[in-house]
Amino acid sequence: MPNKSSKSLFRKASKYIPGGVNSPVRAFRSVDSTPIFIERASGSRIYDVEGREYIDYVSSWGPMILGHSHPEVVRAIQKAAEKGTSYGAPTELEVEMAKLIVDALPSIDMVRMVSSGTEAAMTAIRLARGYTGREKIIKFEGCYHGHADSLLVKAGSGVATLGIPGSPGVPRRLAELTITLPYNDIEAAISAVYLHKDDLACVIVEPVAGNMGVVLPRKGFLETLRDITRRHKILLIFDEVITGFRATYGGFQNLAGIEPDLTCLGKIIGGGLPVGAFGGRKAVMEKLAPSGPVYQAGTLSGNPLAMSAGLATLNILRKSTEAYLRLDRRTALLCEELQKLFAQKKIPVRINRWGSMFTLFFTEDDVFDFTSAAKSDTSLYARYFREMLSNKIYFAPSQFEAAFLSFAHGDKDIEKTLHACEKTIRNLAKRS
Ligand code: HOZ
Repeated sequence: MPNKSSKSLFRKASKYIPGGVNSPVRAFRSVDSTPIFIERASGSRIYDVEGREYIDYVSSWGPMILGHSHPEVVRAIQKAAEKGTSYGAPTELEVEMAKLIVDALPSIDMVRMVSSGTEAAMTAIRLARGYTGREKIIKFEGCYHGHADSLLVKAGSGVATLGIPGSPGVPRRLAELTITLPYNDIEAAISAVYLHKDDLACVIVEPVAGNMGVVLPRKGFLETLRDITRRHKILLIFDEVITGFRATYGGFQNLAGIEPDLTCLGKIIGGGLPVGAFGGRKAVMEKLAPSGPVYQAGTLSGNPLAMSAGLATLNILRKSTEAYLRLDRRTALLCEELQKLFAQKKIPVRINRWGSMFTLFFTEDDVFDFTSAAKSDTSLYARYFREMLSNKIYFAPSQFEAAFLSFAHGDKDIEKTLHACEKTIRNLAKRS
């Protein structure tokens, strides 16, 4: 008998940590359950403290594209740790990392490393405000750019999962500077930019939304954003924290041929360690302290362990053109087969996919913005999630998140997932 259980750990955690977790979606509340506590992970698999093995589609919410505990990444972290874990002074590793990012993303001339995606987006906004001398920003409903005050307005991810419209603690006067528009609504974007053009510092967008579930940009949406922002000297910020290095070596922008003024990165570039980054054109980036007046700093920015894990990851990805293609095909196959299984039982689902990330929405309608995503049957998702988990498949405990495959997910994982889904659907059908 294992001497630890997720339930007992969660009870203990709830005594010392608000809600028992360090990030809200992990609490499993929207799927009427309590979290499984993880002991370790390897490849495509994750193991709970009671010794159960799951096929992992959360992938730490995106970073683990090589799979868990990739030997080269682990070795790089170990080697770095032996030399010290933090210096608070520059290292060659940071320069290497900056060069890799600049070489991979054509819109980036210079990059600053930070410790999280939240920090990256928060500072990119400050930089846009400092550069333009304007204060308003546009974001899109259901897009999540971390939890900085200006960005926690009609955000996706945890706030969408918990049905929270905004957050107490965000000053109303600050929130008023954030204009939110429906994702994919070109007309709304044109009108809002025109109306606020003299006060707008930037438009920030997830080029493929991953935090209201996966929602793809419609043809012309991002291109129009690029045109109108350029015309009015407003900065366009792509939040590629999730999409960066997810479907190709580079970002969504490499595939689409659209160059934003600033790009936020995170997740994959840290190889599973806490990392964020933002970068862009030299003229904008040079406004950052110490070369310019816009302030940003961080004790653990460019941390040697995080840089080593990130460099090991990017150096593998750089040579992975074939592996990216295989990953895309494998994810496409999984999505097609899942769709067929649901169709056989006449359960309406929509699967949105971009590369190796996808979301299965329980709705019969096209999902193209937050309103259409929110029409999904979240209680059916909760039942689906619990059944899949009991069949050892670990999907995100929320309808409004993405599933991620890694290079480590093989044919066996796909087969097992489909088999578990068949069983799950039988049970869902029985009980409905
Ligand atoms: N907001 C993250 C997903 N989009 C959740 C992060 C976490 O709980 O680890």
